[in-house]
Amino acid sequence: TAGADRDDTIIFRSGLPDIPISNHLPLHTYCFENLPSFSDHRCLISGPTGQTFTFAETHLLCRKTAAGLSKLGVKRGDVILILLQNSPEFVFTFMAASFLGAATTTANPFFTPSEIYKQFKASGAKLVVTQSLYVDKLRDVSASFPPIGGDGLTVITTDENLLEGCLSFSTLLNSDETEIPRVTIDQDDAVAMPFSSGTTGLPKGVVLTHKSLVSSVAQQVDGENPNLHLKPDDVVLCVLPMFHIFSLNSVLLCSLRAGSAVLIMPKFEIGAMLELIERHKVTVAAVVPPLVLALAKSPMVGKYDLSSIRIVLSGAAPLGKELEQALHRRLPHAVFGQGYGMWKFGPIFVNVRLCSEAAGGDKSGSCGMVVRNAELKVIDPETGLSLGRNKPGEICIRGPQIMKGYLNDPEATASTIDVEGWLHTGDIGYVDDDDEVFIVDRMKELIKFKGFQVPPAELEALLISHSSIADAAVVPQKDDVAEEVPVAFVVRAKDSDISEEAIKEFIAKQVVFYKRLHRVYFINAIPKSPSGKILRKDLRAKLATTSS
Ligand code: 4UU
Repeated sequence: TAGADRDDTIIFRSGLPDIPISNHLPLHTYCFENLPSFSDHRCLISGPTGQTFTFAETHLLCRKTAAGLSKLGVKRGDVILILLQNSPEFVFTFMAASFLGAATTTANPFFTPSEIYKQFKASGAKLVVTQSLYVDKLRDVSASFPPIGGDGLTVITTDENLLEGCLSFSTLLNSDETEIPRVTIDQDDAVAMPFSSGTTGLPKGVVLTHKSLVSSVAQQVDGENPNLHLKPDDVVLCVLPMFHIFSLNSVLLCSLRAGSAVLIMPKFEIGAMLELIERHKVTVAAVVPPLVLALAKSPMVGKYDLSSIRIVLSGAAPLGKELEQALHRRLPHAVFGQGYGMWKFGPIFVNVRLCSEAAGGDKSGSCGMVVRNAELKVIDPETGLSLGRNKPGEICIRGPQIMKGYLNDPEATASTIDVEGWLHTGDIGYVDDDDEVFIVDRMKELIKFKGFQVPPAELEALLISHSSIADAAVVPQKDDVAEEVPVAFVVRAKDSDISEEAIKEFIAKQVVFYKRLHRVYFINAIPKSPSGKILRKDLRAKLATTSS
């Protein structure tokens, strides 16, 4: 029950008319709704093995996996932790959970044991699907996972190497799909529960429902002139990790709905990627700015035929004009689009001008136009009043795609989604005269390393847990390759002479690679507001003058 907006609220909408969205359907029903018209088309292509699965096969294997998981006791409301590189099994597990009314929480396999454990614990996951390679992380003494097997933790591994106590994914795939129990799924049931940093503080569980994800996919690929026009003969490159929303939502789920094939690569390697693009005639490439950089700069690019690519969609971090143009020179036949999104709602703008069939101009740097069936406003961060065109302010979004809220955290939810139903993004941007949205700054604490989230509060908590550190603050420093890298300002404890190297190592041991500190600057006191909030702006300004 949302409250009413003020009469003078300025609301921006898509130039395209709203479309009917079947968001009463469970996610799997919606994604596979059009399957009969392309059931024998390729759905999943495994890059490393070349194995392909048609839509009919994929649908069947998702159901078999669901039946197998059900036999293991997974039921509506349960949570499954997926700790996998991109693979067909990732898809089967994610969709299987949807069939059962369960939810998945996806984690980065590169996470340290304690990072994985925090997510496991907070999400209440009861089963883990992973690769044998990562099972040791679930046994590490730095985390307190229950023992694997028996009455303990159920761990399913997707590869041949079956470790003691673990179950093989092939048992799931051999289950009888007719044994999926009948479940009533509510559109407000959670289906995905990623962990994401809010505007402040530690990562929290984000509750995405069937309704949120169905709406988000529909806003991209359904209706006339969709923002992201995927077709049944498209081959979509899936090299970005599926444990992240960009790939999960805009690549996987959108392709399933539209009937496009997904070319799955477990990890990024430029040579292998170029070879696969040529071999499978990739038509749509979803990328992040560091990948655009690799494509624009690598001398290997000239050796491959990439002329099949018709759309390049970049997202998750700002893409500069120069970089966009450099890639455009290499891929002159492709149209370029930028997507702006968040875990909390999927993409809210995709560059209609460049991506849709109705394409017109080419305004680089723009993140596109707001998707259909959604509303956008820009507010003055100080007064909260809404702003008109060309005035930068905080971007707020409202629509059926936004998250239900943070898991078990009504306070954090209320500070992100206001009583009128607007989700505050923490990003600063403006809408221009042509309805295109430009993101210019970030007011939230979040740091983005190559599009990956680095929540400063997490690193600050680790830093101050060290007995030689009295206080600390972590801020982003600009970087040519990663866009931003985390650096720390540290106040040494009395009589301590701890070194920069020792601090960097202390952190590196505890976090995934992209959260590692790149520099440590020693300081006498962390600047704080009277209420005790770290004055990050002051530190960022200091960096701009100190850094070499
Ligand atoms: C400037 O990054 C994402 C999701 C990205 C996405 C999803 C579906 C892109 C295209 C798509 O189709 O999610 P998070 O939650 O990891 O990070 C969200 C934050 C934003 O608040 C913003 O600060 O990442 C930043 N961001 C961008 N910034 C995301 N996309 C952009 C962008 N330009 N294009």
